[in-house]
Amino acid sequence: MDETLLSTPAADGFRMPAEWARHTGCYLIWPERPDNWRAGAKPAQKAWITLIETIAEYEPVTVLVSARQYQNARGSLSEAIRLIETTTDDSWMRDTGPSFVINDAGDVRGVSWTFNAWGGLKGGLYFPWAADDLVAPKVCDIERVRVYQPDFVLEGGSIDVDGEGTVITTEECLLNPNRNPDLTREQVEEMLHAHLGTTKVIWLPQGVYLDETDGHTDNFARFASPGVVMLTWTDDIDDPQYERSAQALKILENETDAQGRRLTVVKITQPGPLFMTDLEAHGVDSTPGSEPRVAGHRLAGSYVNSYIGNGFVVLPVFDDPHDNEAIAIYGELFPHHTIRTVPGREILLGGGNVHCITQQVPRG
Ligand code: KQY
Repeated sequence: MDETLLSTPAADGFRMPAEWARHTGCYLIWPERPDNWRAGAKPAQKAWITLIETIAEYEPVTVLVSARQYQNARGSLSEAIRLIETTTDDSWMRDTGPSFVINDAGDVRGVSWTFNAWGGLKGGLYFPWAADDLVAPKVCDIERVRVYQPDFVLEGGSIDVDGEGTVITTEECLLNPNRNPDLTREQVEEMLHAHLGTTKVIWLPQGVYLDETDGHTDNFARFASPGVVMLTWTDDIDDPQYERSAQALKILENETDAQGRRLTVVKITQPGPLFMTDLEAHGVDSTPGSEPRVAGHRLAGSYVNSYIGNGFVVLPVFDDPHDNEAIAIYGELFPHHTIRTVPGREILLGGGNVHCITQQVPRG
């Protein structure tokens, strides 16, 4: 495809559409690294298959897969799923893939942010990450779209847009010294606006307790429609999550979006709290440089970490007493979508969930 664009999406008339805008497809990456996915990634692969086949009922799905796993993935997935052999470090398509932007003429382009494995050598989750840093430009090449490559560290899960000028993010992540230490809050805002076509940033202090991404907003607070935000919640004031969610609620309820609308906040009570079991922790290989997995470690479970596709929404469930309430809330928030669920625990054990492992390609 053409050389990297030296301007910015906003300067060229592009903006990131909301996730509920029409898609031409969805990308995922096949999981395999045994120092993040237990039991040689077999349980994770099963969870991926369920999610991939669910999404494929509604929109075309492409799965990036290593040469080593190609035949296994091909044999496990239905024919409709497109597989493309690609080298990656892990399987977090939301964070390593491009953020797609569109213009009024119907063109699509990609933003390939700089990726440093959620913090580089200062708290990042694995080393090296060079293959992951190349996922976004490769996907833009596959999609035959032009690409912006800002010198700015950002993961797609750390932002959420309403497609009408507003972006939500957290200070815990985007102002973390392990992302862009030389930039001020104002300069970070400028980078977001220039590359997302937004005009207003809503800053939340923190995300979900012990979220190893440093508080990605896609696990915590996301738009369900313009003016409506889903927020991970707990009523338990003794839970460390309470203060985080209460602070965010206060900010969101007193904010307006880029269009001047007051926000409606919909609380979605978190599952659990959920903890890693002995069996789960011991199934993960230990490798220097990657995050150790410890039995008893609290997991950053959330129902907000869902994927909004063409006519459907798929959210993770955990065989938890709060599952049904979350499903019912999604039904109210998305009355014109079919609400689908997938088992979320195996994805959560690796540090994220449905939204973190998917990336939509918007229709121009
Ligand atoms: O977006 C995410 N939640 C990614 C989490 C990465 C975890 C790596 N072990």
